[in-house]
Amino acid sequence: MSEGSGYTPPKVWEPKESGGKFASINRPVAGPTHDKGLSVGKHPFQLYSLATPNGVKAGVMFEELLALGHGEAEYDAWLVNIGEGDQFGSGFVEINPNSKIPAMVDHSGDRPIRVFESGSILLYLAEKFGELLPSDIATRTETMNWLFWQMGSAPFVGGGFGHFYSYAPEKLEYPIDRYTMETKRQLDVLNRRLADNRYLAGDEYTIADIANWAWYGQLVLGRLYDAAEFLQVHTYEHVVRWAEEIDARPAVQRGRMVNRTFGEPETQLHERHDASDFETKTQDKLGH
Ligand SMILES: N[C@@H](CCC(=O)N[C@@H](CS)C(=O)NCC(=O)O)C(=O)O
Repeated sequence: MSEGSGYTPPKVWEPKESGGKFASINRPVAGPTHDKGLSVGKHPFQLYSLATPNGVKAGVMFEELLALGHGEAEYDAWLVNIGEGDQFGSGFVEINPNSKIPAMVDHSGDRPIRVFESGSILLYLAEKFGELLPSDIATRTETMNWLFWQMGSAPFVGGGFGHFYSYAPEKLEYPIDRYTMETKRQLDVLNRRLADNRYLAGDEYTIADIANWAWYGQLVLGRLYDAAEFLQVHTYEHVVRWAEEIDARPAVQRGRMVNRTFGEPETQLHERHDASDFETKTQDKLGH
């Protein structure tokens, strides 16, 4: 164990500069910091996102629906740069009072409907188009079980493990141990489930797989926090098999490029307004 920090919490907590990767955007209050409306494109769905694990769920879902032949699922994807505080613009806060990506607006009906929380977006689109959410009650419930499991569990990976292992200004043994233990336990939960099941809800690919692939799939594929060796991700062999299968889906390959501002230039499609953008508007094509 490392030495204690010697910190004794005061009677009343006061905000202070904490350092770390996201220190400049963290605040103890909600609400907008500036006036800025949202752009609205020509398609029925307007997505406001960034290709983080929570953000890619939405891009993948739209691309899966389009691949299934639902032309009405056409969407514009606008970039929300969370490092620069775009999530605190007044227009974004109107569609997500929690100031987190992804969020979207469905303009296809009589009045716009806002949808925030990545799990809510997956469920909304699955129900709207009758896809990737089985109708049989047992399989539907199993889909919901794993969808809600992901929404409740992954914050321990992102806000816990990822934060202390990768983003925190100093490496502290206690929180890294605590969240590594929990992250490995969660990977084992999935590994056991996927030992006997092709997908999380059984034989069918569902929104539960999209949600979980975005976090745990990308973690075992070595894409998150540079932590593959530290976590020994290859030992979760069934999670790796499942992650590779999902990763190979053309809709997933496209979806993870949407609103992506990092990685190889040919994988970055900052904004998506047309299916042809994947061929013509990636950063390599735009000469960046
Ligand atoms: N539970 C939310 C979490 C969304 C979330 O944490 N988004 C992060 C990026 S992955 C974000 O927007 N962070 C900006 C901030 O914290 O200010 C969801 O699943 O949609």
